[in-house]
Amino acid sequence: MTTARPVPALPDGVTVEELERLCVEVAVEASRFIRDERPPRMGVAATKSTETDVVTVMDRRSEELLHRLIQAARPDDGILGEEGADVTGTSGLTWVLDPIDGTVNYLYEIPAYAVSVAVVVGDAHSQGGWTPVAGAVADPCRRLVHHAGRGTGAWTSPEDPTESVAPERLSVSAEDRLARTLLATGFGYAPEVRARQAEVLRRVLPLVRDIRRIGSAALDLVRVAEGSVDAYAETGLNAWDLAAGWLVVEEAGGVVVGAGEEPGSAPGTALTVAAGPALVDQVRALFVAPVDAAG
Ligand code: LIP
Repeated sequence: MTTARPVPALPDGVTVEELERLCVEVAVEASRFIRDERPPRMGVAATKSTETDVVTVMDRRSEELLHRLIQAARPDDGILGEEGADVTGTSGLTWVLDPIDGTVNYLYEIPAYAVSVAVVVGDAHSQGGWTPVAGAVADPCRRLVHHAGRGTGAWTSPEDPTESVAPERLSVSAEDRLARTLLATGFGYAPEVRARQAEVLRRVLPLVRDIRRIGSAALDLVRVAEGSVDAYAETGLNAWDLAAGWLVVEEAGGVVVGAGEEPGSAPGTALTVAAGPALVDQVRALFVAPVDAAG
């Protein structure tokens, strides 16, 4: 059984609409930057948790750009970024940034990566201690930005606001049967984590319509919100991978949960599942069951 998440109080003097507009503005600017300013023959700048967990110079420059734009617009807010930005704010709001989500796709020039920007209330460093109130996922390859505010719905807009294309309201698929479910998922960078994920996948594959591995959690969550997949589930995500997409799914009528059985369990590293209300608990059950139970 799933429940709607309460709308957290915002600090005085700011509205969800203002925060959503700023999320869109800065995400689009960084999206254009990583598309149009990509250096020729760009390689790997460094590796992180494993030799395949790569960072490029553009991940860092995109985060620096986002940091600069947000501090100029909202100097009292906190910032938490994948590439190391960690500013403690005084306003009660924190910006959670993934400057390039889908970095491996970006490195290989596979057109499935995004800039993910969210504003959260609560402690962004603690699992289950924060909730998104505004967010944007900008897709440089499709020149689109998917965005939402708590209580204002989820939308897809053209990157260029002067384009005469009206924003499109998003809604999740109504699929309620696992056997007909098109499920997006993803895998970590560490071989032992991938081995465990492969065991879960061996169990899941015969029980769903098919699997899609797109390579960007932010874009996977947007696909749930727009109904171009029926569900998404992945273990090992960080706050920056899921913060904006989480809100886009919920504002599109979907539900996002974690591994916990309690209603409204928060998504996070243990597990993130997103789908329509009739499907989310069925998919969560698939991913929380012990591997050997059904292996
Ligand atoms: C990626 C996630 C993706 C996951 C990858 C990686 P990154 O984030 O968006 O869902 O499967 O392993 O974590 O590292 O490109 O920001």
